[in-house]
Amino acid sequence: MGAPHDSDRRRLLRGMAMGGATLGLGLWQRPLWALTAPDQPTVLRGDAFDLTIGRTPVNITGRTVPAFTVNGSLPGPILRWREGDTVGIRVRNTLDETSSIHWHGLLLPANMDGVPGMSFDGIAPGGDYLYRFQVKQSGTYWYHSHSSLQEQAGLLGPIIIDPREPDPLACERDYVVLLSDWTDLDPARLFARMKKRSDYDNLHKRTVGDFLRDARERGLRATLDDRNAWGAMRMSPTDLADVNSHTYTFLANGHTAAQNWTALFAPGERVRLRFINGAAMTFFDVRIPGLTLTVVAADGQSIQPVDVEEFRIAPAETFDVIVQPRDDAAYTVFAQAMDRSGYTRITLAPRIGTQAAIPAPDKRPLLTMDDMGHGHPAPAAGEITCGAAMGMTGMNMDHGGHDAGGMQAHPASETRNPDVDMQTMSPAPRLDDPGIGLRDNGRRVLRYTDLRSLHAPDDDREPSRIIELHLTGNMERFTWGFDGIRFADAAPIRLKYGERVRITLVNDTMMEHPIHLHGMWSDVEDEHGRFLVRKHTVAVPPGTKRSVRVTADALGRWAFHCHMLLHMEGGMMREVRVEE
Ligand SMILES: [Cu+2]
Repeated sequence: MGAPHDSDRRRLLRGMAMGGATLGLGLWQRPLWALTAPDQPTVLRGDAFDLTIGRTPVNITGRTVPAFTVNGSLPGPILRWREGDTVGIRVRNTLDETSSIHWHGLLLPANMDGVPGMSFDGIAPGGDYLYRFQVKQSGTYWYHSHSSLQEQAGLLGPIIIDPREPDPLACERDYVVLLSDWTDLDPARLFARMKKRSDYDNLHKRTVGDFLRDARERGLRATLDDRNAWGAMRMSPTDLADVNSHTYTFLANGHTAAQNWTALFAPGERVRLRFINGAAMTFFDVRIPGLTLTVVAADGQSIQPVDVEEFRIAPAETFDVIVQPRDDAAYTVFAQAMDRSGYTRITLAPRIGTQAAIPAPDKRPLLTMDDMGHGHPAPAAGEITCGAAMGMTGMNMDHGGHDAGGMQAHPASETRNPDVDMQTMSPAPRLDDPGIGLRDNGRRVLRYTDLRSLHAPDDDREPSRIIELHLTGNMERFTWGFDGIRFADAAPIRLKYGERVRITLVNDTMMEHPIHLHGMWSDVEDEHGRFLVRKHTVAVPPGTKRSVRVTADALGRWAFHCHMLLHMEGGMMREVRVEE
């Protein structure tokens, strides 16, 4: 606590609040939660909203730099809606560039989805757009810009939708915990740096990129011999994140760990924490030492409650968690980055000013051969490796997704493609794997197999066809795509209105990718094709192959992309077009 910029920030936040009131935005401001602790977020509720996108100076690291904000705050205000209501949101853009707001995870008409180039033209500088749609669901969601890299610069905020009927998950206390990653860098400069030096944050370490370059230049065999065998190879743990705490400051509700955003409770009360990962590039592992976390919802959808001690949350996912602290003591909500390079925290406290110990970050995990599904570097031109032989047999031309002899087939577009630096050979769903760095850590960690929807899927038809998509990339060039094809060069995926399809995602990279389909639910299924849970964002770790079922019940053009912002910008995105 007590960083010199702390008081500046408080002044700034107060200034924002007053600015909002003088702008008349106070009309919709009605704090839902009593101001029991300082720096509680603004809550706007009702069915008509005025949001203004603008530039606001912030001081998070000790330097004052501009952020992109909503109504002058970072993150933006909490929007609290009611299931069944028709909401109207007037969004004004005061930036000197086109902007947009996308309502992440919401089912709505395509022209209300907020993706420039698909849903609409975007909101021009000085212009505005009236979003208007009926709210067809309840739970915890979020909103963010879908224009260039504005989300990284702060343009995001929470959405809470109260159910029409009394909420069975209602608790004495209810808090949003919005996690994010902040950089003082202009996000466009960060992206340019990744293109130029993708290992910038991994200086002085042997990286996966180095290995792949060696394999390409000297051949796989020589490189493997040199390193004593693939399985024994120790790659840099920081490869788990493209960008780490060298660049990022991790935030919770816009506060640094030192600023220690605090949520109050009285001992014995039930506290609902609505975790939203609004980070551009960071997976967080979250726990509260001393408390059992009862996970009650995933991506806004109620699940059968499951007790854990820790969970991993991918960018764009949300988890609702209920805790019941019984002691008159403070608890640390600890969120460490997956690569262990840094963390943020908030405190649950019976009184302002109390805090608990902050755990030491866990040991840095190492990628293993298994983590990559026995991956191989992709074949370079003229080189025949095991990977090339498998990739070139043509048996996979229909994307049918049949494994040949236990080996994963690959689309022909991946072969001799400089945008593909590796292919997985034996991927598996591994839905019961807590994930790299979380195995055997002595804690009960949430796994995807623990996520069981409270309700059966709306559509229980068997999928009539399979669309297999490979997540691909070249880490060194920092290019990303599906099947080796970047968004700019890809044709839309066409779905017929009303059809039920299975989308199978095969991760041919060494990074984990949270894949998000707009406008329609992704019903995650287990390895036997049984329905597990309805999600809007599905994490696909390296070396895995995971399937979702989708009902094409929303006409129009929808974005389908990795929610690692720089991967999306690097090409890992498609248009899904649902047509009559
Ligand atoms: Cu999205």
